[in-house]
Amino acid sequence: LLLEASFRQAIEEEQLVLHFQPQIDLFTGHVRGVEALVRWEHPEKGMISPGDFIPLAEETGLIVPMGEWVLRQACRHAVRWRDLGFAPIRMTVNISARQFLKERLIETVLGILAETGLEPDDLELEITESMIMHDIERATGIMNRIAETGIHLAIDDFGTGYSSLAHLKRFPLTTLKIDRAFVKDIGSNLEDEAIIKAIIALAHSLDLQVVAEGIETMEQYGFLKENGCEQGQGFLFSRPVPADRISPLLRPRP
Ligand code: G
Ligand code: G
Ligand code: MN
Ligand code: NA
Repeated sequence: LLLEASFRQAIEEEQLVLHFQPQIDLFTGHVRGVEALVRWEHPEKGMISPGDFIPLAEETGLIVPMGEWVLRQACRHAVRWRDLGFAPIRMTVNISARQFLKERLIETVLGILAETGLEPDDLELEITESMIMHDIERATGIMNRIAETGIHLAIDDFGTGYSSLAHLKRFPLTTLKIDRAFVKDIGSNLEDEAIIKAIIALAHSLDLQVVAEGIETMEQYGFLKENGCEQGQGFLFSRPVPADRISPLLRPRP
């Protein structure tokens, strides 16, 4: 209860901060986008990671105002980088289950795009397989409405849930993100390597982009590139960093 009150205060008093992790084109080395990742700068406890407060935020419903704050900040940063003359990159934002199922999600997102001036094409929302599979009909309806606006959809942690291939084909997705649990075992586990190859082939056959998560070593990078994975993120390239450390990585608009 104490934590709930202080988290509510955190949202109001702007103790939350966004860090950004670059998503790299594995063939050109260019930054294709960034994933926004929230942190809580607690006045006494220091930096608290989302793993420690997102579950609470979900339970209490505070995830909804928090998620709205995250979206607005993320879009503002993307517009700032664009206005500074950098080539456009895609801003990727994690959406929680509760946010996804909320009636007003689309109105909220469209409102934030209008308010900040970000193009729908420059925004990607990350959802998980479990959020979809919980109620496929409803989730498909929501995804279709999001996709119709031109906003992109990515499936986060792909491979850990169990969306059937038949469903996957019907979802209006842009991107599959290979979960880092598979990437971690490149070089030591042939089954995980086979799963990665299968996900890449699946993504390509459905005309989806594929982003590998959690790339930490040159060996993992090499394997992914050799197998045609065109994008990746991970500590090898950059940890999630504050906004002012992203702009030096961006290219000028051609
Ligand atoms: O950045 P880090 O590895 O600590 O993130 C831990 C978890 O918190 C990840 O699963 C990530 O998807 C989630 N997360 C980070 N930022 C956000 C956010 O803004 N909204 C939601 N819903 N989840 C987030
Ligand atoms: O669930 P989601 O994929 O949104 O989680 C993103 C989380 O993964 C972030 O908390 C981020 O800090 C973490 N992360 C990003 N790159 C790496 C990496 O190379 N290794 C590890 N261990 N974690 C990573
Ligand atoms: Mn994510
Ligand atoms: Na993930």
